[in-house]
Amino acid sequence: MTQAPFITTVERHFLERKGRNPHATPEFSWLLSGITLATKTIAAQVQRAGLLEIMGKTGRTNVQGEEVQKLDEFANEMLVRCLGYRGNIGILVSEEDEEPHVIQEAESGKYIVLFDPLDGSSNINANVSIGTIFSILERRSRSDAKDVMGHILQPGSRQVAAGYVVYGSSTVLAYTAGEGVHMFTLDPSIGAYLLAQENIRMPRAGRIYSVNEAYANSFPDGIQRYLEWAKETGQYSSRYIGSLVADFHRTLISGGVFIYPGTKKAPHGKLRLLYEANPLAFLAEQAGGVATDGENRILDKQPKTMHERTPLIIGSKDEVKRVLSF
Ligand code: FDP
Repeated sequence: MTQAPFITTVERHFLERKGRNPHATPEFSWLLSGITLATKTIAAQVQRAGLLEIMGKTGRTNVQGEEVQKLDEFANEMLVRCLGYRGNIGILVSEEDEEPHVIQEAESGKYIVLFDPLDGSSNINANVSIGTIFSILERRSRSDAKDVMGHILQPGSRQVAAGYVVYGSSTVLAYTAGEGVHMFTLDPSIGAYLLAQENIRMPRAGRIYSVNEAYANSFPDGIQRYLEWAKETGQYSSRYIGSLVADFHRTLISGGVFIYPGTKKAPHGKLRLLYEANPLAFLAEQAGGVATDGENRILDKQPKTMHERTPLIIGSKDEVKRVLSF
């Protein structure tokens, strides 16, 4: 008699989708284990950051013009190393690197992994939650293997899987492969992510808005009107951690809306389409939520460049609808 598994890891959970999801193969599970290994190592480093003298800046700025923190660099290196030798990965794209890492052009390298190694890193020194976000695409079939950008620049609707890890009071991993959103908690005593909750649903409504109101004067008129209205009702709370991944995690669980629109300083928004907005939009939709740039569904956007930015309004279905109605 076979017994129900005592513990369910991310890899096992995904493999159990065999027959329902064409990617639920041991090879894909091997890819996922590259992500779980890297993020467990990052989690350990984040927890000991103060002891290891890896807080603070490296003195470099990245392709986004942002100051690179030592932990940013560590997280990036860890993901590139852990994923670089997984046989089925062809291309890696990181927020930290201007150019993609082409691991192999052969068809066997059929997956492309795009990631923000340490999101919210300006919060590191203040001991506030930060995270890793990842998106997985499949190399386009019948396309020229050497056309690297052609494989990378695909709309988010073509993602095979996506997820994030929040390094907070506990380390939590959430992923979707197009059949709901599933959440795991890292058990540090055994070094494994264990299934915490399957098929998470984002509340349909939620009276929390999450936005950097310091820029409110340069937000589009509609967003300014929404914020004025929300305040007048006296029924809203404002929560803004300043780490997208942590703000999204709260929105997924408690509902509400996260808004980062275009501003005077960043007319196209600040967040990156391929490895921030797309993966979170995939998760949001799979949990019953919505993600838009104010005009278009995030997952329909055809990217033009690898580090492209986008405005983002993401969260509970009814609340996003309300924001768009102003
Ligand atoms: P950070 O610069 O600290 O890495 O995408 C980057 C990001 O953080 C998001 O995590 C966060 O939501 C946003 O920028 C915060 O930007 P503002 O400081 O402009 O609000």
